[in-house]
Amino acid sequence: MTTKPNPIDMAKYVSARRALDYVQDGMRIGLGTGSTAAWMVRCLGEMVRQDGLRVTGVPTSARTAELARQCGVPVATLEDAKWLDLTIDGADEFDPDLSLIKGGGGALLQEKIVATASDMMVVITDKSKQVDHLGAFPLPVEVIPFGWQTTKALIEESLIGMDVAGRSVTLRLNRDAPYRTDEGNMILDLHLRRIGNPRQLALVLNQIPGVVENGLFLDICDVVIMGGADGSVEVR
Ligand code: ABF
Repeated sequence: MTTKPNPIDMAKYVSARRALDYVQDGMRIGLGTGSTAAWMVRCLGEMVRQDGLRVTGVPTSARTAELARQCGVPVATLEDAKWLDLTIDGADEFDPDLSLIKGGGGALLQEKIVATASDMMVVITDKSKQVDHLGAFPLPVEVIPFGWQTTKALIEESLIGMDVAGRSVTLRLNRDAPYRTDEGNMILDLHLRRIGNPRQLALVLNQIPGVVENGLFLDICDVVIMGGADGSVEVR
């Protein structure tokens, strides 16, 4: 039985449950990463165990893969699944165009690959993630370890011409050592405060040698579900 959420997690729980209304028997589903997505995986596991729902989950991180296994959700690789019917994932920010900043959990690369390989992407959040303009949340950029300081300097240089309100770039650390993604890459966090032109910024960043991917999800998200601590749900 899915343990009922405490009030803090209620918003995450109700948005996760509402997202599962999009799930149909036989679907191949991208399983997101983060605390809200974790509620979705737990509830999906309950549907598999108790209702006999038949789905195949493609996790977006090692930790989601482990949680899916614990919850009894059958998992497969994206190679095996080939294409997905639906991806359900969290986000750090979303704007009126449903453009997202993701990657606060360090899984942006697999998340973007999986979400892009899906017929539909449903994002599960709460009102605290809603913004008029992206950028208050530091934009994660995944870089390979080789020459990362040079890559960081090139990113800082590229920001000079950009429509952004801040230009500080920091290396994400994990207990004083550089944070490493599932692929062994590093994350640079761009403290931009406000991103005036996300599309231009995404193109410029991904041209820089050493940059693997950035946390701007543009034209990928189809639906945003906002859960409330009072149990309310709003769908955008
Ligand atoms: C993940 O969900 C990340 O991209 C994003 O940072 C995170 C949001 O986590 P939470 O649901 O815990 O707020 O997909």
